[in-house]
Amino acid sequence: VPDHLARYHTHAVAPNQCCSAVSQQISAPVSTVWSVVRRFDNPQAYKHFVKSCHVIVGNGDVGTLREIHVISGLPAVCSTERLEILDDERHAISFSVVGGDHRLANYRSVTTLHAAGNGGGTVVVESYVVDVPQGNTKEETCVFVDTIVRCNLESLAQMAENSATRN
Ligand code: A8S
Repeated sequence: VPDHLARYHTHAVAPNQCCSAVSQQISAPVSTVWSVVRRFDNPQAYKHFVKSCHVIVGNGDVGTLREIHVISGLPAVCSTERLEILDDERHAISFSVVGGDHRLANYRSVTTLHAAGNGGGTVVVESYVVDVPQGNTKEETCVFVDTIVRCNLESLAQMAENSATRN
């Protein structure tokens, strides 16, 4: 296991929080996947629950704040998020939720990309920690968030594989 994989995906988890990770294999080079994932200003490129995103402050470096609005049908309206890590060498990005109208208080995720196989593929690992909302269990919270993250990574895979086929 690479050193930075363990480091980036080790979270301090308080008693009222839950933590999980999702991984996704993608048949496209790390550079292709990274060019999509690193764009903190453009999450809607592959996150289909995001209806719109605008940057409140910052130029894409650590500390940049964005506000996203989500599509209807979710128990959420908007979320204010801060870029915490953007590591172009190790292909790692992290953001935290700092506000908004939704139930995922103190959400923080880390996403890392890893070259896989000899065919030039990528493995994405995304882990997160979040407060368990009032009235929910840890398990319910993880099922909800895992589902969102899995959808995002499947859509990322589709996008990157399509563009890798075209090029
Ligand atoms: C991400 C991951 C998550 C986003 C969640 C889990 C969210 O944008 C959605 C629904 C919610 O209830 C919470 O990488 C929130 O974006 C789709 C608005 C934060």
